[in-house]
Amino acid sequence: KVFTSTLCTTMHTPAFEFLSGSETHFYESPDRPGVILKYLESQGDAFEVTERVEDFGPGPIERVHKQDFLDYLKTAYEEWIEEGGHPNGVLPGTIPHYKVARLGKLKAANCLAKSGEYCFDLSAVITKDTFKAAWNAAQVTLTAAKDLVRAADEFEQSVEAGSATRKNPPGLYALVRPPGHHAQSDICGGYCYLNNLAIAAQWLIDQPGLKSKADGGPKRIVILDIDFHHGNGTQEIFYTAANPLYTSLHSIDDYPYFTGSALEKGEGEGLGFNINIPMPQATTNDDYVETLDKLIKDHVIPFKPDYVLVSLGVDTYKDDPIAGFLVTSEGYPRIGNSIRKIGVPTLFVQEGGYCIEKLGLNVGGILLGYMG
Ligand code: Q9C
Ligand code: ZN
Repeated sequence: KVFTSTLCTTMHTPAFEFLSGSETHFYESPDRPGVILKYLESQGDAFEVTERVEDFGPGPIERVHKQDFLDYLKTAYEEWIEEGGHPNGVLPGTIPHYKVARLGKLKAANCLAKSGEYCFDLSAVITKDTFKAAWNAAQVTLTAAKDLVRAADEFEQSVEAGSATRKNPPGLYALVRPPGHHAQSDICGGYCYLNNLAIAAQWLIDQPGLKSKADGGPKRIVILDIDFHHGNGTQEIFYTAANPLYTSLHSIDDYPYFTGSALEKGEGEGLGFNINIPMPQATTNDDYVETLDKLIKDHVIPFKPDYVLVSLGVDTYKDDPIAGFLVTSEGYPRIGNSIRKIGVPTLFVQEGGYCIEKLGLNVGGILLGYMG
């Protein structure tokens, strides 16, 4: 079942980004969801698409993101224009680098200053509709998470009644943009503003009526981040938590450069619940699936999750314009199949993937591989 909404998928349209010092078109394009949807709709009745979005209000978003950051995102564009900023949108001029700001930081005086305080790079322009789109993407993801609860309950009952086996767990997909996994609790970057998947994960953990099968506590969640880039945002948000377990396969040689090492294992109660598996550039299908299967066997299964939440990026694709792995379109159904074998109800949340020509085939490959 696919959850989406044109409100988030098409409204946020930055005009440009910078790559290696030159201005290029914006790779995280509003055309991306359309080509994915088109492919999924070409697969007979394999996928059921819904544009139904429930309004969960600000509560679940405020559980993950800091209030001052949310206030900033909401008003930034308007303030930027009032201050004489370019209508293209908000882009930082000065980022408070720790080597500069370590002597104590002054309070940001205006939007131009805040733009650096709340953003860590030049790939998260705030346009007129960015906040609305990001908010809607979070609400779509929450709607899908709520449906995951229902689907998982139904699945449990069917398994008990003998009409289903654990080999075919239910799968849901939130087809959203802007993506989320680089957004930390109070800083945007890397095309990401609100961390859709983290918001859904925290909401699932917070539901008082939902109990884990393994220990009767809150639902146990594994996050499997298969985007090419490390999910620094999701890692930061849950760094001191023992639930969810954050796991990530990503390139160690690429963006966001300063996070993603295997030595980042979590802190406090979260120690041991952050698993980074950096991989070299030019990683192939066989390398990737072998590493994923080992991660599942060593860390995902032993955690005894009730739900798996996948940060679904296909920028691991060999022809992705901003990445460097060698996964092919034949690799994606194998990845989906490995995730199916966990045997746990799964919510896929769209993150990166910038080869527009093969985007539908590659995302569809993972979902179809999961469906078996
Ligand atoms: N040479 C996601 O995939 N620019 N974000 C990187 C790399 C930003 C990627 C330049 C890439 C952000 C969700
Ligand atoms: Zn990515």
